[in-house]
Amino acid sequence: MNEDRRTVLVTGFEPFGGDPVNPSERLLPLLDGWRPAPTAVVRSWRLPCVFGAALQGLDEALARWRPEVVVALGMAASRAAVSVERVAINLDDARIPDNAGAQPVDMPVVSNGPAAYFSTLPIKAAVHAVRELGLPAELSHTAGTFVCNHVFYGLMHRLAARPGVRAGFVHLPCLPEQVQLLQGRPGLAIGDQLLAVQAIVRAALDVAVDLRISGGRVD
Ligand code: PCA
Repeated sequence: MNEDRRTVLVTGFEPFGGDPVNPSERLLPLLDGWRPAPTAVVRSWRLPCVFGAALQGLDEALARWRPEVVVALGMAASRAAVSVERVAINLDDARIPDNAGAQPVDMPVVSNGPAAYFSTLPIKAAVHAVRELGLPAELSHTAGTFVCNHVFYGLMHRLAARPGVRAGFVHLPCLPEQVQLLQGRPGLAIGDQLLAVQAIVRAALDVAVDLRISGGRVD
């Protein structure tokens, strides 16, 4: 087995919705080539914020890198914390057009696919690891119904046939400079976002059995 065999694929999205910046894209060059462990390496991949094309991009990355772990990243402007997503649903219902102008409503991501898939990352250990750094993190039970959920669902659907691969999705808050989107929230600096994602990648590689602490909420 070659030394780089444990490849971690991290994906991020191009900017969307008229905003010039997407922190998930900014992190990609910072993560590419990083070794979270002596026998593991991160490869990063940029996805278009376009229904369908994003999954074609994902297919290309999966075929090229044959990863053991996949952490897909996106930005959620309304979130003040790094949000580790628990569930992807089989639904495209776009509030705004994607970057190719498409705005699907009430469409499945995969016709006749199951209603949902759960993340196979150690999601609670991941949240815990980010909080241990003193950074804001939360477990989230919705990845929305736009291109992020589309990629998350498509990813889990593809990997359902490959049980050895751990995968999931993380929504990042805005950067402090994205003032127009923050509406009073503080934002999270790129260096802190990088530390958070690195902690999540390490947890994905190291934690065999997730923490058994409640992630339940009533809101
Ligand atoms: N966030 C969007 C799509 C791309 C991104 O970074 C979403 O939450 O669906």
